[in-house]
Amino acid sequence: MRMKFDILTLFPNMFSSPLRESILGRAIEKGLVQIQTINIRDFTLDKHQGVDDTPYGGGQGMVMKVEPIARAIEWVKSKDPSAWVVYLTPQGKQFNQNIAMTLSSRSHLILLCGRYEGVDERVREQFVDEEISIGDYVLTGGELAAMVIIDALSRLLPGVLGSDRSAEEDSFFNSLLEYPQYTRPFNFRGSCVPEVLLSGNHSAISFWRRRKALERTSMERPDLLAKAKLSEEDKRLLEEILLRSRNN
Ligand code: 6GU
Repeated sequence: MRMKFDILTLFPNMFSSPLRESILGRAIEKGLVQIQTINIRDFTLDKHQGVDDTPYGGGQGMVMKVEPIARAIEWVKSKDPSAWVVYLTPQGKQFNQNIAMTLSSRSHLILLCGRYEGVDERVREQFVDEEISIGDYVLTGGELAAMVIIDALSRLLPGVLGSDRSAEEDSFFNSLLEYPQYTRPFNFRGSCVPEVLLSGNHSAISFWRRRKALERTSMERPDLLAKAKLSEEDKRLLEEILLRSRNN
């Protein structure tokens, strides 16, 4: 199950290094993920290779022109009509783990990176299948958002993470934050690793980790608890955690 990404951008160099390190780099080497950057400027026909222009009706900034984007998308689709076009824009629906899972079942994405004041509306009307934002803050363009999406989707593909590590074990899959982790040394400047982790008592360790995950989630992301799958034991632990935090 190979996944292919075609990135339409005015700044292809932004993608050269970040996607080629570590886990993603290995996924590309193994042929599990294929990433191609396409410079929208290469699809201009005019001598000055204009990719943007002033907005009709006046106003701030520049708007990305429809023709070069149309030709770039049509070029990719002429080879694979099933390619799904995602436009990265702050106006899109907010990216999350569920969207990541849905998108990762597609075999070919075209990621269109907006710059300036965005793309001509006719790009959206005629070429875009889905619009995604990565959060409520403003970036200078969709490039970093495209990288976030490629990273989040790639690690869901079979064979990308080590065989001992399934993406389904991840915290967001079951809607709780992760428990704290420790490695050597045992004592760092007087701060010691919790004794239970050295006990060899696996059920005590599991219990401690579950309690810490619940504690962290209720402190930092109480909104997540509403959709988490909680056992009766979890609910009892949470009550204890809430009582303790009220008394502090
Ligand atoms: Cl996809 N683009 C831009 N320019 N800013 C963003 C974003 C995308 N997602 C969050 N902020």
